[in-house]
Amino acid sequence: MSLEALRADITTLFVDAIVNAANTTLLGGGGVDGAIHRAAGPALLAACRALGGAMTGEAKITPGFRLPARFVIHTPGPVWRGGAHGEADLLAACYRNSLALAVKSGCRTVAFPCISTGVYGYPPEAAARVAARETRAFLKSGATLERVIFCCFSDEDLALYDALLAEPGA
Ligand code: AR6
Repeated sequence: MSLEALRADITTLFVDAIVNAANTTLLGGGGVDGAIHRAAGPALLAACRALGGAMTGEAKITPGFRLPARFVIHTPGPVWRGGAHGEADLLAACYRNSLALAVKSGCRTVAFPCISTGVYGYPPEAAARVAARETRAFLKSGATLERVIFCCFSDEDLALYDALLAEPGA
């Protein structure tokens, strides 16, 4: 089992599932969501329409269509409102529920973007800590995943994850 960080455009990864930092409508948007919809093609939006939205922290799955990834797991992250509005718990739920859905769908390799740290304003280091902690806890519980990737879009984010993953407990 490997937990790793790399810098890449998540739409290029050959993994079983990529996670989409969506919004609660699940009908697309900017940032990584827009990139995923563009790369997957219009069939993704049609599949998302059938999902009926999702609550913050929930996760829902579709095929990846034209993407190299077999599936897209859509999860709306929390909007950062100062940190005292349950943001960390909601972000943790995004990671936990996405991983559980990946396992349930037979995935062995999963890649995450830095959920909520773009338009939604979550401070990147605090978000990375939640992501690493929650993912480690999930993997320790005996899940059958082979590889989880934190797919960073910037060198700054990659440095954050590299430092966190080098900490004891990895
Ligand atoms: N591959 C990997 N990471 C990316 C890519 C990419 N192609 N493009 C951007 N990122 P954001 P959020 C990084 O804003 O904060 C959308 O409109 C980006 O640098 O995409 O959760 C949704 O529909 C950042 O580190 O997501 C929602 O309305 C990270 O992805 C809202 O934005 C997340 O940034 C969600 O906001």
